[in-house]
Amino acid sequence: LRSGSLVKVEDRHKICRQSKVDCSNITKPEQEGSRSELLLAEYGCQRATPLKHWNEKFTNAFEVLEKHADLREGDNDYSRSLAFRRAACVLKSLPFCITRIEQLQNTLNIGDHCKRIIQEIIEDGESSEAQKILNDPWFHKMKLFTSIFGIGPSHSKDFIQNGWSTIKEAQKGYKSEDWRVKWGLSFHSDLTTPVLRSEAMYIQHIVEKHLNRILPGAIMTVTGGFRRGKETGHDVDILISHPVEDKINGVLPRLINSLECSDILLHGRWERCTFTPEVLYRKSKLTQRGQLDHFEKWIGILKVPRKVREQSKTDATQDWKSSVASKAKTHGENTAVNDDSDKTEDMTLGSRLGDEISAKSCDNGSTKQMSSVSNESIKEVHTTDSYEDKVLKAGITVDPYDLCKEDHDWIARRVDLIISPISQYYYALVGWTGSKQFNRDARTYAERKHNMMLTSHGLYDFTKGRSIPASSEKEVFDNLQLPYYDPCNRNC
Ligand code: DCT
Ligand code: MG
Repeated sequence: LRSGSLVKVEDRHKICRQSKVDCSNITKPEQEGSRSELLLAEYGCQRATPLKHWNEKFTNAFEVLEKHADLREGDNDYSRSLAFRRAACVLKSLPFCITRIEQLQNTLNIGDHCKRIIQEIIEDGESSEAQKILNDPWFHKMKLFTSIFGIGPSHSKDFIQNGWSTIKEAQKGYKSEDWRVKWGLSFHSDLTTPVLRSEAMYIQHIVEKHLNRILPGAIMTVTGGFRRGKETGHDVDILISHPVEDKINGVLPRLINSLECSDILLHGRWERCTFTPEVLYRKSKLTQRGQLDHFEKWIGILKVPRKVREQSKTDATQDWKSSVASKAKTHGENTAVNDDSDKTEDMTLGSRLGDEISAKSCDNGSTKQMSSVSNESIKEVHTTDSYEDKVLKAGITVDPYDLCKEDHDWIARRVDLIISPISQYYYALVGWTGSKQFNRDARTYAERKHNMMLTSHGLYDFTKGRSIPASSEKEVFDNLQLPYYDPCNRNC
């Protein structure tokens, strides 16, 4: 499908080359007309959408409008918020900055309302509609209350009705039995402080160590925003599997127990796998709030030593700058500091601190104890169900309301551990990498263009009446007849 703009295709390739932007999604029109047009594919999954792009002043306004629409009516206003999201998604994939509204002529997914907003930003530098929202105290209160883990727009509206406008008032006035809300309220400050890449790498390293001890050969990947190149996130999403199909079964309770015994785990909920083969071709109602798929998973909160954060700010920048400088020296180049070296350094730092901290707990005997406890549990899980009950109650004895009053040398971090059998792993990897909008578009694209159903569990071809396996992420894209895009280009 085509959308038009007045910048010549040749010029765009030139812009792309200069700016090193992926221009594989720019092609010549099928029929050459009197003017050369940019062809933008219809769905976000067909276009490269980088994290950093040329049209932030527009997409920032659309993000405010989208958030406002989400909060105003909740799910009822979904189509309005989706319209802003889709328009932003198109602008993010353009390899140049919009300077004239005509450049968006015939562009799909950008309706008249969105065009008026763009026009206003071109002329005045800002959108009056977005500004009005940003000046609205209701919007700020809603954003504040929905930032509490476990609290959605409907509860937030109740809080505002009660006359509350601060977290303190909500902490004082709202008592909930929901574990997420209890922790979300008690540890609001921790849980809304963005998770740094170094912290994600620290968590990855710790989980990996425990996992390897329980099941050597298991594989795990940090997915979500971090995999798409984001430097911060609201949580750490970890996908776990094993190259031999059934070997991953029963691992998660043991992993949770092992983490709990080493005093890393604060609280969480273990969800059993609810997958059945019909899930592949029948639209399932994932009624439980927030449930995205049928994988066995643990949604919880881990402790990360504060020094991982602090050192990543001082240490990492120092180490990283000197490492880049020494690399440049070695190669005899004037190397520019780039994002990749930053990531590598953060990764090293996360792992190093992970090792140091494990070594320390060995010194005071707790790691020894941890290994023996976890080994016992490994035996136990094969013999009795009570082990599962134990896992379900993991951390339940800790009262977050009491715990948050103490001083801590750690920060609470939201972590999702997802278990996938290897036969579904690459679909799960695409789904859990996201972005959310990339997934939406890829699923609609699969349905409308190929009569297929895409989920994190697989791809079902209704025409052939069978599901199509994948043994790599590239194969998932091939099966969908999509050009392959790296995770960093899936930031719709
Ligand atoms: N996801 C999805 N649909 C949703 C929510 C999430 O398909 N409604 C997928 C895409 C990303 C992945 O799950 C992880 O979810 P989040 O952690 O919410 O997203 P994120 O991109 O990792 O965001 P953040 O960086 O803030 O953690
Ligand atoms: Mg995430």
